[in-house]
Amino acid sequence: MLIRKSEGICSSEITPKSLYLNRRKFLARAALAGAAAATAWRMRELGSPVTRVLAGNKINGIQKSPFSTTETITPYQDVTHYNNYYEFSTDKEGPAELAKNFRTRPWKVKIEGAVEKKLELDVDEIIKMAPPEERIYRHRCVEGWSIVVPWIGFSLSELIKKVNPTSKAKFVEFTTLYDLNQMPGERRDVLEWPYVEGLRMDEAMHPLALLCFGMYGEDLPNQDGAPLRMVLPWKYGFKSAKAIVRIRFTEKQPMNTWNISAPQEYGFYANVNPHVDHPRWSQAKERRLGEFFKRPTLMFNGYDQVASLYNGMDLRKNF
Ligand SMILES: Nc1nc2c(c(=O)[nH]1)N[C@H]1C(S)=C(S)[C@@H](COP(=O)(O)O)O[C@H]1N2
Ligand SMILES: [Mo]
Repeated sequence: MLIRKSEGICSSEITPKSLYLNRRKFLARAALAGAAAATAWRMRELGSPVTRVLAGNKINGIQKSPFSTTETITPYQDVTHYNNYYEFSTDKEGPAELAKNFRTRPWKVKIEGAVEKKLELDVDEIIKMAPPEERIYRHRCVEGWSIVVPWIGFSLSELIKKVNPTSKAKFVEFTTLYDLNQMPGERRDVLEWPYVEGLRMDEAMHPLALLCFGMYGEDLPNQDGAPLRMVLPWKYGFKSAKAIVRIRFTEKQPMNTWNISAPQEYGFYANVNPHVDHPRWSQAKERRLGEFFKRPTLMFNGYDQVASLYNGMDLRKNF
């Protein structure tokens, strides 16, 4: 994401650094990493020994999902070392190292607002609410890069049904942890903290909306949003809040951090839309991490099943 408030982050951030710094090195590395990760992934599926050391704990009983794409999975190394996570760093290479010792247990999540009973749940109680599913989703950042990740979680609707929202619940708001001792980026004035995001209730109830606690067969790495995050594959990446500590049901449309920061650039809906340019760059194409050539960006990131949620809405105005 690009910051307008001082600090001098520049728009070259929209291209993976390695691409424009050293194209040859990048190509060589991408070819190697791609091949190695693809092999590792295939071997895992065949039940052979894993060739790389993974960070987290294996998640058992994972079910496959019909929502998964068959596209090539992005190398784990890229997905865990090229992150947007401003609570740790505005630099995409930063979160992997800076989030290494982030404490994700014990972890409480408050369920608040328009619900029959306000709750404080342990994240492990939430994780047990439904069987874990692997959802291989495309995910596109508003900055023009994309990834394909085998996320693990279940539909947010499973949680929503269990907490009994009242008829006043028209939206859902997600809030990230605010902890200056653990999240060095929150000491900086680059965004308003804590990070907040929101969805309309029908978007939140859509089966594609994933409450996520794992990826690549294991717990989520810290830099990817442990212990609990959202993954909304038809929306730009910033809608998918990481390290969620509060889920609040509201009658009014909640504010979202990037909209507060730059309302002319980032809206509430943030649906992936190749026809609506960002004011400072085109959204027509994207670069998949680990690949060299750009590919066209698809409406709703290719997830046409959500189109009916936006019938009758002008998606140029509601960007
Ligand atoms: N709390 C929090 N959540 C966040 C962000 C952030 O800075 N803080 N960045 C968002 C953006 S812009 C993107 S593209 C995705 C990146 O997720 P990934 O690092 O797992 O690829 O996380 C989103 N969720
Ligand atoms: Mo993003």
